[in-house]
Amino acid sequence: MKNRIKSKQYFSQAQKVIPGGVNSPVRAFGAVGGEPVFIARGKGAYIYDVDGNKYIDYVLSWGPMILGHVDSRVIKEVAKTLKNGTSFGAPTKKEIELAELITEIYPSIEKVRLVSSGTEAAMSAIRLARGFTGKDKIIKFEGCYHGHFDSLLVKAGSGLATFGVPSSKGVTKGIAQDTIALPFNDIAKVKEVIEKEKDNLACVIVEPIPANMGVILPKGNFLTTLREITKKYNIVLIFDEVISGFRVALGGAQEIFGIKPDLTVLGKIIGGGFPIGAFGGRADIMNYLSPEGPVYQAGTLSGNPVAVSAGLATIKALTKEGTHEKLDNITQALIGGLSKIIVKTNHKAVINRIGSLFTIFFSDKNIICDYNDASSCDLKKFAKFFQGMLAQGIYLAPSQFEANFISVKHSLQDIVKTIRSAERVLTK
Ligand code: HOZ
Repeated sequence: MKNRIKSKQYFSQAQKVIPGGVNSPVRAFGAVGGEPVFIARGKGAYIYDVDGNKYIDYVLSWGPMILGHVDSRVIKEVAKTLKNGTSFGAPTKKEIELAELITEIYPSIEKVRLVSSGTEAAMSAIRLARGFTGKDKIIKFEGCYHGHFDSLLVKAGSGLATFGVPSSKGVTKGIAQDTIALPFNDIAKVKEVIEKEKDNLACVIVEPIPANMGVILPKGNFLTTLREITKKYNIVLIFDEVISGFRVALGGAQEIFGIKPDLTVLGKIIGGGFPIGAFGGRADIMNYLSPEGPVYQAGTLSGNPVAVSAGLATIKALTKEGTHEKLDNITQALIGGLSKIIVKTNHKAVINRIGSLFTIFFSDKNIICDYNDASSCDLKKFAKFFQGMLAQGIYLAPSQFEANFISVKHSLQDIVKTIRSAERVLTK
């Protein structure tokens, strides 16, 4: 590895004109120290920084680049689209194609609307649930992150957990008091609160596989009971599958656990590396949206043709037989190797993984299953591990309160290099 002098220079230059030097907080490396790496380009499983260093990329733009960087199928489709114009603010045929593909793959989604980001999709889904039910309160889970919409910035994960301020300033008391945050995986608590608040609750929003407090796995009956109880009281159940959608399986967490939420929030992979989001679900709820219904939602770049083309190309590539199995196998090889190295080097850690999503928690605990567990981990050790790995050319998520991702381009050689690097770092 060469030094990262240019990254350092760019970071101080950026701090003069961009708050914190970054356009999204986690990128600032606040939790792991040092300066962020400025990226010049990517190819396949690798990214290259402005100083000419090469890294195996386990962030993959936080999920969208499941085919790796500069995938030829995506680039070809995007190039074709670019020639015909980049935005019209009017309908295009490809939007129907993407909507049809999503509704085919997600049986719970009868109708879907495209927006420009996951935040926008979650925000709109909440408004829709409130409009549909005529109720105000929502339940979310501690450490789950659904973008930076006011109602959802209460006890949130991702950058908020990373910087230790899970509830953002600037959210009014009125908004915050309509949000009830409960511990993930604690179904008894959920039942108790729903029984008490059922007449005021518009919706429950959940990442069925939380990936913004690190990856957390739902306990046996947590999601099914959540489905049963919300159905019983006509409370809209919203699955935020921005990260898990098309990743843990083509049909997301809802396919794996066999649950039909009322609404689903999507993003990331469905834009193939371009800004996009989507929310969809039961037709009777979606028909409440303007211009059919009374709930307003709109956007100039919604259904943008470039993003839609990239998303279509990505999803079509993912539908190829065996893609998720391959992702699963390669991730299993990595996690198996890392687990052995952790034991061999006498460290204590838990690795949570599902499909090609994983997080390493340095902890004495045997299981990490909610935000409290995640917060109690050895974050200093995580930071040292992260920096050690970076110096070896392994680019992991720069916060324990995030997920790591694997693409179809990660090879066995990349996995072996990563495991060897981990052995050197953990031995030291
Ligand atoms: N909140 C995103 C990850 N969960 C990070 C977004 C970014 O920094 O790009």
